[in-house]
Amino acid sequence: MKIIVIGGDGFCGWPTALGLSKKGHDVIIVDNMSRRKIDIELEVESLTPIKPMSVRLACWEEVSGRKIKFEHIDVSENYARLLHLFQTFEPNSIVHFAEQRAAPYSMKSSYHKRYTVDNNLSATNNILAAMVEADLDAHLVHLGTMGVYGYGTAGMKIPEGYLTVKVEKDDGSEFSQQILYPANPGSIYHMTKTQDQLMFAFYNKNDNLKITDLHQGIVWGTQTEETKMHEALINRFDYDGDYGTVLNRFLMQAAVGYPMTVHGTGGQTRAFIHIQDTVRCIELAIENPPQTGERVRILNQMTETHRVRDLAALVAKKTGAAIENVANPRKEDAENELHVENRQLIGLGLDPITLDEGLLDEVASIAKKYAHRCDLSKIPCVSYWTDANRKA
Ligand code: NAD
Ligand code: USQ
Repeated sequence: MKIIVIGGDGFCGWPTALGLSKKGHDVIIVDNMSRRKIDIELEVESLTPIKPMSVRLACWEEVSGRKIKFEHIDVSENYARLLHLFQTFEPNSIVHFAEQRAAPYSMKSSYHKRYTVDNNLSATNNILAAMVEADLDAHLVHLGTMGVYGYGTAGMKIPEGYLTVKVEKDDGSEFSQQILYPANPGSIYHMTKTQDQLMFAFYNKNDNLKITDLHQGIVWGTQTEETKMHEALINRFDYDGDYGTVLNRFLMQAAVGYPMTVHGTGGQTRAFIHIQDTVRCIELAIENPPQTGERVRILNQMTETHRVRDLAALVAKKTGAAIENVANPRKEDAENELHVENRQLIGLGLDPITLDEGLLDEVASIAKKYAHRCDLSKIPCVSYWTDANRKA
């Protein structure tokens, strides 16, 4: 298949592009390098020494014998170049990772809120509009988030995208319909993902676009089978207070002897998935496109749920690292239960990698190996959801 991976320089996009190329697909990466520029803004670097794109791609060709092309395009701004690429390459599938994905970064200031909304919503709308204008019969696979749902229900499992509602009509009879699960975002970033959903629903209804939206949980781990093939292929590892996600942060904090930063009581329960399974799920989604005319297919891309304090306790048990309960910079429930339906990807053949000692060891060993690159001053989360959080 001909596949365009938009956002293919990022944490999920790079291993996905390699995985798809290894499978024999003809892959083009599109990226505007904004994630690397944000590192410059935040004065921080990936814990792992990621190489420039040209070095990455030359190394991939050498170790795999396969070529991946790269197009430097800002898809939120350069519509003409995006359209031209769609018209000339005529992809069968387009994978869309190209959004500002850190909740804390999106809440830092009005500049960051506006940037996140402008970038994410324009990127998604431009991709959809260009698919229509290029008259592509392609399948769009988008990386959404579990955070579109909020993180709690009245004890039921969060369904895969749609909720059946029953309403009593004036004549007393019952009317039943499936609607998008009510959006309940917890940050500006998560809000952009809830708005993406409406764009997908509209373009699907109006233009018959084939779309799969993968509502993904927190990704942990670093390496995949392909990124392990050479040091120049290494994946990025974010540890800073804006981009680092909770489990990778805890593993890195343990490796550098920094007390693990549990927000509040650590009673927040979240969904998780290993980076290798991210790649696998995207392959499965690509291999199983919706039919033309089918509604947007929404799959919950997660394999397990954990409470933050339990993750900290697990890492402490393995490493002897200390735990510190810090004031929560976010506005979120201190404690929540989370039950998630994920039958669709399992049904397509996903054999989940769950939190396993060996894999935790692998991430910890990466964190130890590159601990000298860690800037301890970048570990605290200094993006506050509200003034009250800042004062606390
Ligand atoms: P990332 O920031 O590492 O990668 C995103 C990539 O997109 C970057 O390389 C960036 O330069 C590029 N990009 C951003 N805006 C662009 C634009 N306008 N034009 C072209 N390229 C652009 O993020 P990630 O962790 O790889 O996440 C990828 C996707 O998966 C995101 O949409 C995110 O919301 C989703 N997701 C990530 C996680 C996670 O834990 N990392 C969990 C759930 C969902
Ligand atoms: N947390 C801590 N200590 C830390 C960092 C985080 O206790 O040092 C807590 C947070 O307060 C939060 C939870 O851990 O309750 C998760 O935070 P996170 O930064 O790991 O994840 P989140 O902000 O939700 O965002 C990440 C990705 C985002 C993706 C989302 C999936 O950055 O792109 O959409 O996970 S989900 O969480 O399912 O919405």
